[in-house]
Amino acid sequence: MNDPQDQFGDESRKPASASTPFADLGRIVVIIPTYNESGNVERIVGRVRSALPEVHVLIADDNSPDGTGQLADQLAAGDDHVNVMHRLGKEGLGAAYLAGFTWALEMGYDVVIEMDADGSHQPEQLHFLLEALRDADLVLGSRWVQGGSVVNWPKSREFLSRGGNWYTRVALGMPLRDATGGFRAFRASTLRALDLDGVGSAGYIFQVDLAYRTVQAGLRVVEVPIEFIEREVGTSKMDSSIVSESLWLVTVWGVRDRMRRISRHRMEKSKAKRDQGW
Ligand SMILES: Nc1nc2c(ncn2[C@@H]2O[C@H](COP(=O)(O)OP(=O)(O)O)[C@@H](O)[C@H]2O)c(=O)[nH]1
Ligand SMILES: [Mg+2]
Repeated sequence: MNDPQDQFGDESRKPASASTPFADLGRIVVIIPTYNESGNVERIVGRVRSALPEVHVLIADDNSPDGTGQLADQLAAGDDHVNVMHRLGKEGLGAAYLAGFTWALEMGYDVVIEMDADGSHQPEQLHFLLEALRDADLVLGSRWVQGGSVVNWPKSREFLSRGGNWYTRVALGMPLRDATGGFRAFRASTLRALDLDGVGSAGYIFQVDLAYRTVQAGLRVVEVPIEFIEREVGTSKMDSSIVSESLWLVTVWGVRDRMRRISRHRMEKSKAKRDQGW
């Protein structure tokens, strides 16, 4: 990719016109990470562009062997709202997003959206996220709040996702029902407020880590129901090692943060005793 400052012509640097429904939120970019999504990339970009013509798209491709990056270049050549980041090789979803976030912040976007390429997240539901972002710092598209749903998932996968989210909620003491999902909208100010160094890079833990950091920073996190549709084209890049890494790290963080709270509580108690002259 060229110098980020050269990516947009003057036209796309202008704020969205006041007549667009989300002009008040500022400039919006949807980041779509891709690895071997040649059967999906064109369709998903087209759907985003039709659903919300004012938003920009960044495809963050990890040098997919199936030519997704070249297809993305063709899309970008014909549309000044579409950009492509070519990365050297497969480094995981989180690393691709972090590079995309850095780019988006440098480019001065006000809202940064995460969305999968495979159609599981519906561009036609993006407006739910954006509407909620008016009163939030981070909005999570949620399968597991009332009104949320999944389509074409076997019971076993639903059980794993619900169970993983239940465990995450309890272990971290975080009141979110779908912390592993990847359809979300951040204010740029939220990303700037988080220390993104050391965020986990494999799929699910990356999402949990970001949500947890946002909650811990005292920012407003809101969940809105979405309908998640299992992909029809291509294959999932997540596997059981990514699930077990996530569960392990959630356990480590949960224990670490409880121990910190206990030792803080003890210190406060002994200070109170000293102050009372005991
Ligand atoms: N750039 C990049 N994208 C990835 C990587 N792994 C997954 N993705 C993309 O992340 C999104 C979600 O991945 P997917 O395999 O559908 O995960 P699942 O929905 O949890 O089964 C898709 O758009 C993938 O192409 C990666 O290592 N690098
Ligand atoms: Mg998927």
